[in-house]
Amino acid sequence: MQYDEQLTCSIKKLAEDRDVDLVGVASIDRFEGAPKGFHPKDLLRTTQSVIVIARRFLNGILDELSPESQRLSYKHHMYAHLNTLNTLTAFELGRFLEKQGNRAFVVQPTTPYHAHEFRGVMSHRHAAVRAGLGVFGKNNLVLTKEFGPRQRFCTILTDAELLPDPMIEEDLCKEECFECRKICPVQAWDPESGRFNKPACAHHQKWNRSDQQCKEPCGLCIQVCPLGKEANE
Ligand code: B12
Ligand code: SF4
Ligand code: SF4
Repeated sequence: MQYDEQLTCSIKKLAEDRDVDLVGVASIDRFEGAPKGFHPKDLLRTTQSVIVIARRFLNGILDELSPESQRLSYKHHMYAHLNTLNTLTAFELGRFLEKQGNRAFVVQPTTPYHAHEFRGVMSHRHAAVRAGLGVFGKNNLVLTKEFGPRQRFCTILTDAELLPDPMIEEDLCKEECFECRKICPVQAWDPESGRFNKPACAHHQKWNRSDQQCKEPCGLCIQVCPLGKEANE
C-alpha cells in the first residue's frame, strides 16, 4: 500500500495546532470483524483510513467529582464542551481532507444513539484502539499511556490512504486493581460474569431518550482510576 505520508503529517500538524491532545490513524483493514452497523464503511463506503482525536479532561474538575456535587461542571466541561471542541476540530480536519481532493465523514462524539441499544453510530473506543491511542481497561473505557481514561474521542473517516500508527499491545490496567468497578454507585458490573449493565449506568446518569443526552453524567469510574492522574502537560 502506498501511504500518503505528507498528508498524514499535515493532518496531525493541523490537529496539534488546534490543541488536540492525541491523534492517531488506523487503516481500514484493522476493522475486519466489526459487526454490521459498526464498520466505518457502513458510514463512508470508500473509507480507507480512520483518524481519531482525543482531548483530555481538566484534572481539577474531575478530581472534585463526587456522587452529590460537581456533576454540573462535569456535564458542562467534560461532556458537552469537549464534545463540541472535538466535533469542530474533526469537521475542520474533514474540510482540510476534502480540499485536498478526498472524502471525509465526521462521526458524532456522542449522539446519535440507537435509543434502545445504547450505542452510537460507530464506536470511538474501538477506533481509538485501532488508531494506536490506547487499549480497553476494566472500566470499559479506553486507557491511554498519557492520560489513562481521562479523555473523550472523536473520529474522522476518509478515503485518503494515510500512514497508520502502530497499535499498543500491552495491557495498561493495573493487574490487581478493580477500583473503577468498586466505586460504581449502581454496581454496573456483575461481580460473577463481569458483564456491564448499560441501562443501570444510563439510568443513573439520567439518560434522556428524547434528546439522547445524559442529563447528569457520572464519571466516577474515570475519577478513581490511578492511571493518568498526574498528567499535567
Ligand atoms: C452509548 C454510550 C454509552 C452508554 C453505554 C456504554 C457502553 N459501555 O457501551 C452509557 C450511557 C451507559 C454510557 C456511559 C458512559 N460513557 Co459513553 N458512550 C456511548 C457512545 C455514544 C456509544 C458506545 C457504543 O456504541 N456502545 C456499544 C458498543 C460499542 O459496545 P458493545 O456492545 O460493548 O460492542 C460490542 C460489539 O458491538 C463489538 N464491536 C463494536 N464495534 C466494533 C468494532 C470492531 C472493529 C470490532 C472487532 C468489534 C466491535 O464489540 C463489542 C464487544 O463485544 C460512545 C460514543 C461512541 N459513538 O463511541 C460514548 C463513550 C463510549 N462514552 C464515554 C464516556 C466517557 C462515558 C461515561 C464515563 C459517561 C460520562 N460521564 O462521560 C460513562 C462510562 C460508562 C462505562 N464505564 O462504560 C466515552 C469514552 C471515553 C474513553 N476514555 O474511553 C465515549 C467514547 C464518548 C466519547 N466521545 O469519547 N455511554
Ligand atoms: S459512569 Fe458512574 S454509573 Fe456509569 S459505570 Fe461509571 S461509575 Fe458506574
Ligand atoms: S481503576 Fe484500575 S482496574 Fe479500573 S481501569 Fe483503572 S487501572 Fe484498570
